Amino acid sequence: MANVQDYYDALMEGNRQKVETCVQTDLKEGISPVEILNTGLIPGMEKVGQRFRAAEIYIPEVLMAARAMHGGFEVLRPKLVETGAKPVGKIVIGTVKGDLHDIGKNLTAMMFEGAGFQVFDFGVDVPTERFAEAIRTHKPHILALSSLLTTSMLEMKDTIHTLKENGLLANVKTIVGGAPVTQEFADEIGADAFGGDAVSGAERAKELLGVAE
Ligand code: B12
Repeated sequence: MANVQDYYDALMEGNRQKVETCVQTDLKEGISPVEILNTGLIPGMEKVGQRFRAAEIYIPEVLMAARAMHGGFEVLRPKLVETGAKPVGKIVIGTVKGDLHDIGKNLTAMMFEGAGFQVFDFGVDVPTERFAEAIRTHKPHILALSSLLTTSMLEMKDTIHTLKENGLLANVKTIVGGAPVTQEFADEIGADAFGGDAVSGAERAKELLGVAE
């Protein structure tokens, strides 16, 4: 198990190098990449989020922590991908329009890769038309949408609704996630699956394609 306090301290300092060192040290100690995510990086970032919510720290600090966290992800990415099986399908992923949060989305994309999917990441603030274009171009098996704001959740709903109306989801399953998103909301907007975190998101994606172990 990773030492969450080390991750938290490094993230709070916005010290990318330190975060990377924490990850490398844990890997050397034999802690698995998924465990490092779930017991180090993610809870560390959650603590940063709690302090932001309590107005003890402000957006610049959170941004610095987010950048430092990306450093940790970059070290983990190849390891997570390595542990995955052969390609099981294609996924288009993006954070919906009006929303610039991408930490959870990137993490989810990484777990999809780790689970053996080929991932096309369209970044943040993605309007419905771009998702439509992405589906036409890449012909994915799954469309994955992320939303971190209550306002952009409505955009998520519109995106799924519009793509369905245009027949673009006839052969594409949808999975949604992000801190405010729930199974209930996913059902309400007609998404095929919900992932409460990156790891279960990857599991749900495999289930959608019937390739879960
Ligand atoms: C970091 C952060 C930022 C950073 C984002 C940096 C970046 N590159 O992403 C910055 C500083 C830019 C930012 C800006 C803003 N933020 Co902000 N931010 C956060 C914070 C602290 C952490 C989010 C995060 O990265 N968490 C860590 C990741 C790993 O968790 P996660 O995103 O939930 O993802 C996990 C799961 O949800 C899931 N998941 C995520 N996506 C998907 C997708 C799929 C398909 C699946 C299966 C799973 C999945 O897997 C992930 C890993 O397990 C949250 C508070 C919080 N604790 O959530 C506020 C928060 C989301 N922000 C908030 C707000 C209000 C804003 C601003 C409007 C602030 C402002 N006044 O300007 C702006 C909005 C900018 C915009 N238009 O998007 C509010 C949202 C409130 C609401 N209900 O709408 C929050 C909740 C803080 C709060 N309580 O006030 N923010």
